[in-house]
Amino acid sequence: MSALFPALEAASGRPALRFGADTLTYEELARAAGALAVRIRGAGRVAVWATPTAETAVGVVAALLAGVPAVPVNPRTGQRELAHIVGDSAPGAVLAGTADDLPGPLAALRRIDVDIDVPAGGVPDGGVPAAGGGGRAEEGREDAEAPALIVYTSGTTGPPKGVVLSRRAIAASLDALEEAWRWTADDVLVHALPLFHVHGLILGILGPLRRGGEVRHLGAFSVEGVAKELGDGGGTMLFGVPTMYHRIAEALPHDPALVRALTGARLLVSGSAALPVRDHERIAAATGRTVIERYGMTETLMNTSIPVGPGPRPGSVGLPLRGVGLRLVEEDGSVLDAHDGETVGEIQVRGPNLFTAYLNRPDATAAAFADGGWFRTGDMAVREADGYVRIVGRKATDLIKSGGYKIGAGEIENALLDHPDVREAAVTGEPDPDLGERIVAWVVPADPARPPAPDALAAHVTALLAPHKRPREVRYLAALPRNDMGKILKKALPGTPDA
Ligand code: MCA
Ligand code: AMP
Repeated sequence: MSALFPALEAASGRPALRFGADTLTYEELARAAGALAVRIRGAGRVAVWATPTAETAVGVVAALLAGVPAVPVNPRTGQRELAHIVGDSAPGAVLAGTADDLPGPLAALRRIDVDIDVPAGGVPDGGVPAAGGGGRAEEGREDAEAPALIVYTSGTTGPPKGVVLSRRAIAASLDALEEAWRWTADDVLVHALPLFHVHGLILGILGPLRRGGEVRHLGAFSVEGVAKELGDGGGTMLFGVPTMYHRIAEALPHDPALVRALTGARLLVSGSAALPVRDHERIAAATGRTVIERYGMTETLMNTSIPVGPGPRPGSVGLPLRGVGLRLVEEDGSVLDAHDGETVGEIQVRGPNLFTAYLNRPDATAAAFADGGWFRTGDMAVREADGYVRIVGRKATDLIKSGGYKIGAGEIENALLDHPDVREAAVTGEPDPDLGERIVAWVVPADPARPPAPDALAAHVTALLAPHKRPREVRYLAALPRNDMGKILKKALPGTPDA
């Protein structure tokens, strides 16, 4: 039977993971994850305290080996969001590093400490399970369709939804990228992304492990770290969000080691948000290397990519990946055939890469699909004559992409309204050269003479939701613009493009 991670079964001495001083070969990973898999079998679902560490990678691989769905949790999640995620996903246990301090709702669960250093002979119960259901053609359907990961993602309003991802979806998406990027066991991936989202966890950790290659995680993003690991460290690929490439582009003119590191890399990949053409150009001018973009979503995993080979196309997200059906659709649901680089429609996709459902949300799941199994992405795009896709915007103005994180304006507004010094609140995203978009809060203070300080509001949102959802700027108003029905008119806020 083929498996999600064939290299784990071979259990060789080749390097698999490196997080700072913590390194694991495939043999060591097979032992650590195998031993843990035996301990968590039958746990129902497990939450994973997803710090950027080897413990998280081992915990997720163990859950996949055991066939237990894993729910990665951002360790900086605030109390309200954490209570929602734990209540909604109802994990039977939580996986964490020995030294991790777990907050309330997770501390109440059965805790299973992840041990990354398991001696030979330390796998009880007959060895490493096979992690079947990898999704290759010969897989048994049941295994392949079983939920593997539940990843929380924000919508325009309300709390984040749990996106149920099967082994089939994970395997299909990673194998399509293998083809588009000529991704092999010889690649050494460098990344510094968080491990509670698709980009950092599925592409960045499970991707190299499925190929039998190596991943080196920096723990936290820094330009110096990238230069070191990609350069002398021997990394061949870099995955990042546009904010990271922007910071690299800013540093390149003063950093010859960074120039050398990028020049020597086989593949520089950007995703999660649009990489501005100016940053593409600055990186190309300094290194002679072009960053390739791929377009994905938590619900769909990867949809398109610039393929390796034909050459760069800044501003484009490339062609549909193998197995992905992609169409552009008009507001009234009619399908657009235009390949003229001008006609804009919503991107709809279908294929083996798609999620199974939103957890506990049959209503939202049904609403997300058009007839024929087409998933409505909400992204607006045009298609060139040769099929290349260019994203031009997003349907919902209440979704903000900041630093590559998707953030719903509604969840931040609700959090702000819970602050005693806030009477009314509206949240918008404004263009930002570093973050892509920055979160701006428009606040009507309860007492105009004593408005709440911006820092206090940022700390309030951080405590309830997460630091990346905090407003970076607060603007005070006497009243919010509203229509006759009382609905807030965000476009009429002072200084917004249409105001
Ligand atoms: C800041 N911090 C705080 C507070 N404010 N901590 C507590 N309370 C506060 N009020 C902390 C932060 O946690 C962080 O700590 C540090 O201070 C700096 O925070 P911040 O300003 O938010 O960081 P930044 O400079 O804005 O970060 C830029 C970044 C980050 C590194 C690029 O945005 C990032 O990692 N983005 C990746 C997002 C991502 O992976 N998206 C994928 C989802 P510390 O420094 O210790 O961390 S999209 C996806 O998966 C789809 C499928 C796709 O297509 O990829
Ligand atoms: P998330 O829901 O966090 O997985 O974010 C998915 C969204 O990120 C997509 O719907 C797009 O709006 C955006 N996105 C991902 N990759 C790209 C890209 N290469 N260019 C533009 N937008 C992107």
